[in-house]
This record gives sequence, C-alpha cells and structure tokens, in this order.
Amino acid sequence: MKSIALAGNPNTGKTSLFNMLTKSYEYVGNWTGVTVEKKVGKLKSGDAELVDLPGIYSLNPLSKDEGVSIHYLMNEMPSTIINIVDGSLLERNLNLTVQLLEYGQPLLIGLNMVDIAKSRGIRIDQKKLAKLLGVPVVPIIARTGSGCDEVLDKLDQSVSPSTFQIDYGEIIEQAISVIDARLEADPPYHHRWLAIQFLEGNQVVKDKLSAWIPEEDLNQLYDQTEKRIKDTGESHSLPSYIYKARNERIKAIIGDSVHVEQNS
Ligand code: GDP
Ligand code: K
Ligand code: MG
Repeated sequence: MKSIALAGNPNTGKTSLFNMLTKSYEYVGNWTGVTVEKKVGKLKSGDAELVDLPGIYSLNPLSKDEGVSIHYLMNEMPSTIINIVDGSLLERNLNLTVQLLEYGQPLLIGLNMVDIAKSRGIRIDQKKLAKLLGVPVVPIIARTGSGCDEVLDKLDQSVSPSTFQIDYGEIIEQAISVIDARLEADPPYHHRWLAIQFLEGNQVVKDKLSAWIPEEDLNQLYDQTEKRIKDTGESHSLPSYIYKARNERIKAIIGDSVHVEQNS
C-alpha cells in the first residue's frame, strides 16, 4: 500500500487534517525508541495510508524525539508528502517546506489557517506560491474541514516531484558536486538533498552517507567548505550559511506571493 506522510511544524493543524483525511486508524502507538505518538490511518479515498509525522521546524534533529521524522524519511520513503503549513506564519514554515522539497518526492502543500491569515489581513496569492515552489498549494481550514476534499482529489491525481532548487552559492554548490560525484548511482535518495542536509550538520544523514563516503573524507570536505566560507569574510558556520541562503530565497518568495493589508 502507498504511504503518504503528513509533515509540518508543530501546531499547524496536522492532527486536525489527519482526522479529516482518514476514515480509520490502522495504528496508534509510539514511534520506536521514543515516547512520541505515531498515528497511521487509511485515507478516505484511494488505497493509501497516511502517516502523521511529529511536528518539526527542520529535518536536522536537535533531539531523539525530533529525529523521528528524518529517520522515517531515510528508511521509509513516502510516495507523497503532504506538507501542512500555517498560512499566518508562512515565512517561518517555509524553512521546513524547502527541506522537504529538496528531499525530492512528490509533495503538495496544505495551506492551513487561512481563516486566521485572512483575519490578520494576510493575503496569500496561492497560485503564485504554487508556481514559485513548483507544487500544488491547497488552501484549507483543517479545523472545519474546508478544502480537505480538494486535498484528497489532488492526491488521487498524481502529484509530480518539484524541480524547485535553491542556488546556495559557488562554495556550497561545489561541495554538493563533490558529494554527488562520489555517490554515483547508489543511494536511493536525491544526492543533492543528502549533500545539503549533511552540510547543514544533520548527523542522521551523515551516518547514512558514511556508508558510501568514508567519514574522514566527509569531515575533511565539511571543514574545507567551512574554511572557504570564513575566507570570504563571512562569520557564519556552514549550517548557518546555508540557513541564511535559504532564508533569503524564502523572503523573496514571500515578497512575491504574500501581501499584508495595513489596518487603520
Ligand atoms: P498539530 O499540532 O499540528 O497536530 O495541530 P492540531 O491539529 O492539534 O491543531 C492545533 C490547534 O489549531 C487546534 O486548536 C486546532 O483546532 C487549531 N486549528 C487547526 N486548523 C485550524 C484552522 O485552519 N484554523 C483555525 N483557526 N484553527 C485551526
Ligand atoms: K498540538
Ligand atoms: Mg498533532
């Protein structure tokens, strides 16, 4: 059976959407090794299961609990990801969205909390946002179920993988190329995604990568890349350099697709 993953920041309405999209639970319990709730349900339409991933801000885990999502993405590879984002906090939410787009599986965005966004004068041009990110964007109010049928419809059609890509600048792009060249055809993950996650300091991805590239080579590449950044006069660590580049792109996307009305 196809597995669809529901991913998003904490408190974005994941559980609400999960309940709207599923007809029955297949499993409720904890994720292996942690006391974080795991829910799997049968989708209302089509023959697929929906997995409710724990809320996270980034795929780079700061704790064992936060590691659940990255382990899942490394070990299970869902056929599609539903990324639920809080439309009233779009800029902050897109940091995870970009990392999920880089993962490379088909993805659709459930643009939630559109009622709150509207009441705050936040107008999101959802067509523009979809175009800029290269994926379908479905406005929803998960609490009431508004728009949730359209999410199911979109899942029935096939969602194609996004070609969205950020240019992280010459130094990072070169490091990505080095990793890509060393991986050849082997791992069943997008090389670019693995490389970016590794360069951001994601230990889970690094552990996986070391099956193909010796750890000392990885460490050397990491240190060299960080040194090249420092040599340009940037005071950033490698992870924060990548974060900054990503954030600049996100700001540009927000600038092009979101308008905030000033209330008098
Ligand atoms: P999770 O932490 O991501 O699983 O989010 P929940 O589904 O538990 O939702 C968090 C809170 O937001 C709950 O109080 C929901 O009722 C509320 N909520 C979810 N979706 C919406 C929405 O579209 N609009 C509004 N106003 N509230 C929502
Ligand atoms: K919650
Ligand atoms: Mg929840």
